[in-house]
Amino acid sequence: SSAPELAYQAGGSPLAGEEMHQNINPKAPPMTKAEFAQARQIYFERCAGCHGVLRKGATGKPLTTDITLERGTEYLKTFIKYGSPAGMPNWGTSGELSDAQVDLMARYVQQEPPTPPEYSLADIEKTRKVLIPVDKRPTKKMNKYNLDNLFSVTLRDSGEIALIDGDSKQIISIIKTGYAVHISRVSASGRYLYVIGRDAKINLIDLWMEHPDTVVEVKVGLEARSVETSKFKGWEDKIAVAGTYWPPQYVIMDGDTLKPQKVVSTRGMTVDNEYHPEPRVASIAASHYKPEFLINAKETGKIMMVNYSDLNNLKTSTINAAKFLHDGGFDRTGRYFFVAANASNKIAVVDTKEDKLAGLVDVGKTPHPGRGANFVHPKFGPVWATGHLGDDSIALIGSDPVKHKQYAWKMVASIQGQGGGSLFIKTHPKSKNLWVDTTLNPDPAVSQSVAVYDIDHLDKGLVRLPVGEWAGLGDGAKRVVQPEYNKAGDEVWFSVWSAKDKQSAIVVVDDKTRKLKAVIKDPRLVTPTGKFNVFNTQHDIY
Ligand code: DHE
Repeated sequence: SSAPELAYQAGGSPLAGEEMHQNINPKAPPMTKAEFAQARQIYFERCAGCHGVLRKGATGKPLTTDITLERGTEYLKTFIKYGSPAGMPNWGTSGELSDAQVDLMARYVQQEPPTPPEYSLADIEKTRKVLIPVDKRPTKKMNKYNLDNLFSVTLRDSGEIALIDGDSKQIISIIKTGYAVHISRVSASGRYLYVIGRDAKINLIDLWMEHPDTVVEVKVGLEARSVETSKFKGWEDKIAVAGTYWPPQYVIMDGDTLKPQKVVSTRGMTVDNEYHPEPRVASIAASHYKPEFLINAKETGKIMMVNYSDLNNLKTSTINAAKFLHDGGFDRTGRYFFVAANASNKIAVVDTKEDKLAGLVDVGKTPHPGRGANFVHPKFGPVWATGHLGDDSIALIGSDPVKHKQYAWKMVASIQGQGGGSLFIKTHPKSKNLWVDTTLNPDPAVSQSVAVYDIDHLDKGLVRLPVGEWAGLGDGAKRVVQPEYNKAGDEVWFSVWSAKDKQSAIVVVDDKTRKLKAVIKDPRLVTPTGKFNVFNTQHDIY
């Protein structure tokens, strides 16, 4: 079933904590103020990820009051309690919601949705704190760290990142970031690290300082997932961009001060020419071919190529792809960007030199590549690969339109993985291994191990490695997530992600021998998930 996808999308929203007015709909069953507040919180924690803040529908059905009032309380209660084969979770029978809470939610969705506030450029600017101005920062690297092999590690539930020295495996520092911190990106020079939390707070960290730390903080909205920095020649480190889920917009900032310069809304028509009021900004990538950002709007299925060289005369090419755009990465040449339209079961390929859609490829159910994996297949030539949340397949897509034209933008192979619930896949130009996690698989034996393939002999199938067991954490729920290589490409790092109050670890595997090389354990490593090697992130190596 689709359990892993649902667990993934119902991850909670910082909007749950927002004070929003109670909107009394006279036609709806009554609610007290306290009931409304509790229901609003549950909605943002459990429901908004699929049904949207405004309930206009995304991967879940629309829940606007014209629909819910017609269905009525009893029908809605049954639906919420038992779920549906179409993908609604069984919130009641699974034990996640009590009968009283099910009743509460059935009444709540018949009230008008409370709308979170907008967030203007002035609102953003008000939150900005420059802790160390540009002229007080170092003019060269002031520490002895091998920055190329530094890892920024997301500590999800403590709202921090750990900077870990890849050579010594020592924690250099723990830095406080936004709520349920999400991803890190690295500037073109490798000096600046940009970290974004789900509460849309960005930390700009200067890695040249004697003790790398935050130099600027800003909150760019109420909820966010993505941040990126300019990479085109001549624009290194100059511009930053962040995309928000709420409000649905993106903001372009100065790269070294995060001073907001331009806010652009993503509200508008979908690829099917229907209006959507809440197109969340999903992944963002920086073009290597033009002074442009590639910005993916989830619900509309549109990809914007936004030119940052003249913000007052903003030029944007809008590419129609497919609805539900989410995560993705470049091919190895850096010209083609592959992005999952996850609930459409497709991968869109963008040519960032021509600003055109190169292909739209049908893959398995709910592709989830992270940034994907690039390698040279013995028969098909260069390919880009993705795993899936909804099935156990790994799709290989031809990525060389010159020497392997017949395979380009086609799914050339679908190989079998160890199960659904995969989030991330990875390899490295120096490696012959392809690593695939299965973090959200319901079977602990699967979610606590990883699959590895020999790229030259994919037909030999996978080898399962018990990475979770290697962490030596004993019993308890723990999930293995996100392979990430070191700079040399001879080690691959995995997070062993336990509950917030339990010990977690990072397991380092020797890429050549596939044997355990090191376990990084420290009480400060609370819920590690994403890991971002500075050099590989800076240069889009994956
Ligand atoms: Fe992520 C990337 C959104 C849940 C770990 N995640 C992304 C990106 C988006 C996104 C849009 C691409 C950013 C980019 O490239 O610019 N993630 C979302 C969600 O909306 C979702 C489904 C639900 C939520 O409540 O947030 C979600 N993500 C998760 C998790 O539960 C994960 C596994 C653990 C965690 O830390 O929260 C998680 N997401 C990651 C990671 C990346 C990511 C590690 C970057 C991968 C990379 O290699 O670049």
